[in-house]
Amino acid sequence: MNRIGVGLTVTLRVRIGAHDVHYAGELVDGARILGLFGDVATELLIRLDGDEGLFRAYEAIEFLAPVRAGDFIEATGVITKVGATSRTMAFEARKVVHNVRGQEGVPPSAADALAEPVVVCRALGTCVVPKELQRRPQLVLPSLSAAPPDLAQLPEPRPIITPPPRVIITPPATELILTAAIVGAEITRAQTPHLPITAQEIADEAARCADAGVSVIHLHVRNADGSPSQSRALFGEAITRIREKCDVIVQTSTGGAVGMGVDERAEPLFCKPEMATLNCGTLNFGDDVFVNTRPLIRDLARRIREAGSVIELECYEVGHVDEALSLEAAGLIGKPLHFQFVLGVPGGIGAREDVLRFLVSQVPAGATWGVAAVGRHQRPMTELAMRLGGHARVGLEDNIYLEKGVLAEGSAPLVARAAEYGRSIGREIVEPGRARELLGIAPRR
Ligand code: KMH
Ligand code: ZN
Repeated sequence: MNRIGVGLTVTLRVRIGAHDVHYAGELVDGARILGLFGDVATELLIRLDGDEGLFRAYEAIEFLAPVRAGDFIEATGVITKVGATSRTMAFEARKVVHNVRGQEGVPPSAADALAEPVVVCRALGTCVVPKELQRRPQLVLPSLSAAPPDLAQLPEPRPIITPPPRVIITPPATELILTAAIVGAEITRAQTPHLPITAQEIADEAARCADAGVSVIHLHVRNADGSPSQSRALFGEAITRIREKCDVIVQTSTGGAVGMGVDERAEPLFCKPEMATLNCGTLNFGDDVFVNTRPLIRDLARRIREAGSVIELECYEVGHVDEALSLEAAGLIGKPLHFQFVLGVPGGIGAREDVLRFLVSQVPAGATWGVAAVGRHQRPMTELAMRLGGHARVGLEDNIYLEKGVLAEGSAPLVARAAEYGRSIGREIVEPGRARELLGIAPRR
């Protein structure tokens, strides 16, 4: 259940001074960053409860990059759960400016504004405001930063001013749908021995993922030699085996593999899946081109609807979101819309926080959204999505590693880790029955 205050976000930005230095090399200790999180938490509590409250516990603190004197640090906190007296929060600190040091001929006062903020620390925390100190109703949302000046009006040389990121203060949905993409079309057995290929292997992996918390299986199938297939017979067999083992929403791919034609890609729709993907635009896909012309998208949208399947909109670029919205405006796809933001495909949109915040800002009311991110981006971007109120997809299709250099033994361990993270920030992982309600899929009889 959403409580008032969930999603409330506060950001502060400070310069780290020489007096903060604690270690050699002008290094600042981690406690300084936790102090910033403490201040962020305090402002959140004041805005929610009219009281400074108490910081009770930190968990999952990760120090990810060094902080030195002269750096500017932006610390953000978002309330993820509101109990009777407890307030759970997720924090992130980013370096936005750093001092340029040690370079010959560069003055000691030189500093660079970073084009890409560097995340230096993440943490989760719980604060408490005793009942008798809560002064509600008090919720005063932080105002967005002032609009940037009209650059054209400023004299030369004009400063480079990037608009502040849009602060998302919409309360995130607390219910969380986890999807596992367990097969894909590109990963090979040579890359990981844990890739399921036969219908039985696929069903076993789907069941393990269901036990770990997924309610949706994003499904591709393979020929016996491991090559990708869209054969309706192979899909039918895999779906039957999955159904024998567990109750999950099976979402079949209509993307298939790069180079497949529309008829081949549409084959799984003959199985009348509960859900099917619709890829919303063409993009460079690694060294290949994943072709989704507008006529092809419309053709597949029609076929998916005729199969009675609910559409998931796969967006790998900003323009794909506009394409999806235009399909809806033209009455070619039904509501509610479900966006899957696929981030970090080489040739597609980058796996970055500013990118995701922008994409989320384009999602119309009533729609759901989730994140699938490729390779090493899978964990941080799906965790960010969960913090921002979105859903998450993990699995071998997108990423085969649990940690750097450590293969995941199937998709289930990736699901288990995502589920644990989701729960730790107060998200409730839904069962397939509830996921059907949220996605507008008819209940299974
Ligand atoms: N294999 C990719 C080229 C989907 O399943 O709809 C496309 C893909 C998307 O996997
Ligand atoms: Zn896929």
